[in-house]
Amino acid sequence: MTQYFFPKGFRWGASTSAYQIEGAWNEDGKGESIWDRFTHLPGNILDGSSGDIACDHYHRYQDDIHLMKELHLDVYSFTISWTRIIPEGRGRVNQKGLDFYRRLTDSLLEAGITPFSTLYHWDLPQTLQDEGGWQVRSTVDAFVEYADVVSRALADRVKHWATLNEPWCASFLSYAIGEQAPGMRDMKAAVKASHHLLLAHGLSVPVIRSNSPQCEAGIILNFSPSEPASLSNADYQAARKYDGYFNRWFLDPLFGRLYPADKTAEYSEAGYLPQDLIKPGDMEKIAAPIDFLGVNYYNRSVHRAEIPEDQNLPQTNFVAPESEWTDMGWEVFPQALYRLLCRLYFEYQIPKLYINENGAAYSDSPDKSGSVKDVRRIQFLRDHLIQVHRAIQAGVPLAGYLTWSFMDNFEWANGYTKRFGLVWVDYETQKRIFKDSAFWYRKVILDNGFTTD
Ligand code: PNW
Repeated sequence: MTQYFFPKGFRWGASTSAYQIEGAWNEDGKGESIWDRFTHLPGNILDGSSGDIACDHYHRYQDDIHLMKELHLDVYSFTISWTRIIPEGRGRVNQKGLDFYRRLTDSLLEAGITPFSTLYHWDLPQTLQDEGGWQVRSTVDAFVEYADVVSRALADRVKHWATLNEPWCASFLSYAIGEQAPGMRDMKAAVKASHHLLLAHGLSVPVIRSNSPQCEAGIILNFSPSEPASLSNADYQAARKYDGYFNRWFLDPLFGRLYPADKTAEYSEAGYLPQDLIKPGDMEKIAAPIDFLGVNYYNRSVHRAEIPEDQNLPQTNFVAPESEWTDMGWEVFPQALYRLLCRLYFEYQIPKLYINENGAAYSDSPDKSGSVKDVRRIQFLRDHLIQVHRAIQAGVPLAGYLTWSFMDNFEWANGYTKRFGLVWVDYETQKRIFKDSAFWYRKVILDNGFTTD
């Protein structure tokens, strides 16, 4: 029997995002976001669905908080919909939008659950997209204005602020790979978007701090630990190339370095990095000191040197054949989480880390007795928590673990076909059912750890 107990005060939670759960896409004065537009156009979403209703959380948040309380969640990480607050992206503030997040956070606090808020989880106001979205610098100013309005309105309730969730997704996945809104396929646009996202982060950190002096402020990044398929130098270089694109491109500037030189050389040569993109002073602004880094980890990527000739995006993932996979086609590989956490701490001296997302899509549904026996999710969570525990033992200042997701929800381009939740959702009736993993996780939270045999 092995025991895995966590430090006293370790935070346990679950995460969601606004567009994926709220629904009510055009209610109470909400403006149109790029995800409203993207899902309403045919062909973008696997099952033709949208987040118009999603989990109807906008109307059912009190019931959902009740479920969170039953789960003994200590922390709940949610994201704020920009177009509820500032429907046209800048200017006029919609009081009803702010009121929703006031009610939500009041109810969380009443339930004894600490709210972690993220300002941006990809749902840019469509009006700003019409002006160029994250490709243009004026979007940065609009974001800072939005961050100011929200952090001021919720400062008394929210003490943990993340500016952005996964700027890699909001730039490369959205502007170059085209899988997410606005669905563009243009590396130059993606590089511009990434710089403006980082700048929006850096400029809003001091604004959040001045509105909410006792808070902790940070950012959430997703990582794909990149490993070579063999010990050959060529494969090592391929893995390093991907690491630069996915991980270092964001980490280096956030923690006081320049953009990685190998990538700026590559992007300049390819014409992806406009000469006037990075203005004097930008790098200092991006490196505004932060209190924490949120880490989202799902899988590693494995690389080899030969890249198909028609492919100009650096996506070469070749995964060990003996692997297990989730419904996303993502490899289950917990060990990389340990290595990632150690790397983040030792290479970047990050003062405090949280895991903001980690989880798996499995399609288990209620059986005849009405229970959802998602044994693979329990294994997945347990095996990743063992690696988290190892990292803490090694000295990584990890303050909490939040799983993705509190409940099944709209999985972006996959629509409702992928289920990541601890709570199963019936999208016809909006009925919620605790999966077995929810009961397992509740016990982990209550015991502050678990044992294995
Ligand atoms: C994260 N990738 O997205 C998001 O933060 C969640 O909104 C999402 O539901 C969850 O992971 C599961 O997908 C990602 O392509 C999407 O590497 C794509 C990637 C990574 C994270």
